[in-house]
Amino acid sequence: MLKNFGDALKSAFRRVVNAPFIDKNIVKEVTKDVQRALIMGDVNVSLVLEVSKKIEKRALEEKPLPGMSNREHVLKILYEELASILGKGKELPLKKQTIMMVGLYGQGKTTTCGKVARYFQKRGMKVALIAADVHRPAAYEQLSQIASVINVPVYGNGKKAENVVKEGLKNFSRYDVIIIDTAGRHALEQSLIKEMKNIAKIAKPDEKILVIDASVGQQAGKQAKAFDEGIGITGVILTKMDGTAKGGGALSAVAETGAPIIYIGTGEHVGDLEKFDASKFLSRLLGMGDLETLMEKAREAVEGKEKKVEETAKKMLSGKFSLVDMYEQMEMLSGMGPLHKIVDLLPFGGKMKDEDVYKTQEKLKKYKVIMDSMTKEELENPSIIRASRIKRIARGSGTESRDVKELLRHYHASKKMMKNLSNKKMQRKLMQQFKIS
Ligand SMILES: Nc1nc2c(ncn2[C@@H]2O[C@H](COP(=O)(O)OP(=O)(O)OP(=O)(O)O)[C@@H](O)[C@H]2O)c(=O)[nH]1
Ligand SMILES: [Mg+2]
Repeated sequence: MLKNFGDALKSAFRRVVNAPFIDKNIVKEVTKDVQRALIMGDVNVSLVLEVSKKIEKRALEEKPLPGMSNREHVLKILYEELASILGKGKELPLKKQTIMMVGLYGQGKTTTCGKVARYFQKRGMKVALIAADVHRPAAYEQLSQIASVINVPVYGNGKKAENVVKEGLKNFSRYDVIIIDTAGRHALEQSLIKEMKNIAKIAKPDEKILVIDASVGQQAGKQAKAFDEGIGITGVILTKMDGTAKGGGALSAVAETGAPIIYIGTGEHVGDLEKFDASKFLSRLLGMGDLETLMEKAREAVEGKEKKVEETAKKMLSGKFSLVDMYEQMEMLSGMGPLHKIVDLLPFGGKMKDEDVYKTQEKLKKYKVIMDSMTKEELENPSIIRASRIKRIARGSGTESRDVKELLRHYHASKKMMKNLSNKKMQRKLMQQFKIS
């Protein structure tokens, strides 16, 4: 399921990249993709609506940054709005405090206690650990073992978690940072939930950190909600990010609790703790390689087309006008790609209405098939195309002779109009636009 969540988000990005041009409909479809993905990821429905509305509004109303295409602009907005769900992250302040770790079984709570202890210790603070997991055999020994590596004291080995915490806090009252390791629990186990609430009441921890394994996936949202309702989560640490899991569930956990991700665990050792970086996380979730290639592809497509605009403009000025040029011109008129930039400058300028765009695109498809059956010579100099060639081209392209004739008629009409371009004022405008000297 996690895979689906990440894939669903990815498909939203793909749709932007693969769209022939970015218009209102594409933005609407992409917004729907994002909604579907987030709902699949168990993100709270009202948040899903809020975020997707914002994506749609920004994509339709904001102007792209200079030098950025519409496509890149929409990708950027998608990226930013998803990152905003994750928030800016948070750092634990370097002050006297009590921290309580909670989470499901085997998520990495005990290991993370050691890592966070090491984090404060390295910054010159006096740290102590309390082993409040009285349920799992050898939980105390495990924490002691980790503590001995970093030379930090541990209190524990009791029978009742509440008492261990009470005594531990008394014992370590002169320490700067006290970290409480608790038992792994299932959100539905009432007795353990009660114990967790009791510990929170006794210790009044400054931080109540939910430890989640990166592979948990979309269940993370539900679990996080249960812990949040129990004691009020103040932060999340995402463990095992060194594995193959991408941590998509964290998005739901954060969205559900509103608590930021503080650190990520990247290994089994006490030093394997990193500050959380939302954009890095998102890149990984969506597949950074993918996203980078997608962005690059978008850029290349735009750059390639921009070069063509310049070439087309040059050709128009030189008075040469082939079938290929006509095809490109129709492409611009239908608003496909940045070629439409010069539409306003054309003698018959102005953009098309939606239904005309559709018709033009249908025509373009047909023309393309016909032109594929022409020789290079015919494309460059269509006036040589007479009856026998028309028959051959129609047969080769699986169309009728009248289709080929229609294409030729369209060509001659366009060519005639292009003659108007010899108009000096028009030339100057075009030259300014493309800096052709
Ligand atoms: N690769 C990797 N392994 C981790 C990480 N964090 C924890 N582990 C491993 O995950 C396993 C479980 O970790 P624990 O710290 O015992 O988890 P826990 O939440 O305390 O488990 P319970 O107390 O049984 O609920 C151990 O084998 C850890 O070494 C991490 O960031 N990366
Ligand atoms: Mg443990």
